[in-house]
Amino acid sequence: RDIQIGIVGATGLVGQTMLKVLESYKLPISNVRLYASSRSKGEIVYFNEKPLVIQELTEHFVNDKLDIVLFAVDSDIAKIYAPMAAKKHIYVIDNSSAFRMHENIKLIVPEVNINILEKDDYLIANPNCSTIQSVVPLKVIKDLFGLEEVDYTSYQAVSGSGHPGLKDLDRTKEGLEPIFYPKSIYENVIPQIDHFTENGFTKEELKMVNETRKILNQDVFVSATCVRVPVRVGHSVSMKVTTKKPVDLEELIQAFQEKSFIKVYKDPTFPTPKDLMDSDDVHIGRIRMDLNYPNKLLLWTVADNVRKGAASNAVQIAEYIIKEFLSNV
Ligand code: 11C
Repeated sequence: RDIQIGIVGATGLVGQTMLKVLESYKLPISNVRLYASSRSKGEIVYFNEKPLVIQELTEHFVNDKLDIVLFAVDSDIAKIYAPMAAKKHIYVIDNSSAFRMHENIKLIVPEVNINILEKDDYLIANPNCSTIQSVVPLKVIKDLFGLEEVDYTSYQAVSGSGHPGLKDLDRTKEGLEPIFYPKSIYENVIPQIDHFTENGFTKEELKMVNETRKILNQDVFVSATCVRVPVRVGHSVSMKVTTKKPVDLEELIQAFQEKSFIKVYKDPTFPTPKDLMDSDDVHIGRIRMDLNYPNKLLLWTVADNVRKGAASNAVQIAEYIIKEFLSNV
């Protein structure tokens, strides 16, 4: 059966990367359709050396015989157009935060909870980038020792803000004033990602808190401090994890090593954003016990925020849908 995929927001950083990932994953698809705002209408991009013309996103996109559509646009746009497609039984994988915390919408990281996906889940949410790379090791820890509490500190790349974040790094490196961030990001770190909320946490921090709980399906205590750093690609998250049972570090490291999607770095090596090279794995190092408690451990994770944190996670969900729900139709 010929499967047709759409990308909404095809000119954004995540949309462009979705196309690149689709190409490299070699899914059995016959055609890709690209949608963006009227500004990009008519532009040509290549997929498997075939030219694709960018179409303007209008409500008529649901008549284009799409099987799956990946959304890489702001919540405001996703809220309007994603339900239109889902209503027509087109599978929608939405990278915005619009639907993530809706009770009836599943928030999926394939390595953690793809088993909950059902054939009639037509609207599926793709989590926040820093959450994705964190829940992958947390699921392994949870299965072995149980989870009680997680404390995150993130070091997030400017590509998390798409093209505007990358441009702000370039501008401020040249000595110009920032346009996107509240302060210059060049040779600086900014302890604010997204807007502040009334409780003193930023929206990004609350996404990490709430999405972690939802994906792991557990009311674990979570706190987070999210920091923007002058790195182009690759988020890093330092985690302190309190488990229910005492941790056996050797057992944990072995369990990590057995997962095809985790790359373990043993001391004195460790991953940094520059080591990623288009990898969709979660890279983990600095795995160590707390000095005082047998049920607390610390670790350092690095992942490509544009690929695994967004585009590749969405394509992996699409891959599952094709295999499980569309192959024998
Ligand atoms: C960042 N994590 O690095 C954010 C970007 O909810 O998908 C992704 C925002 C989101 O700025």
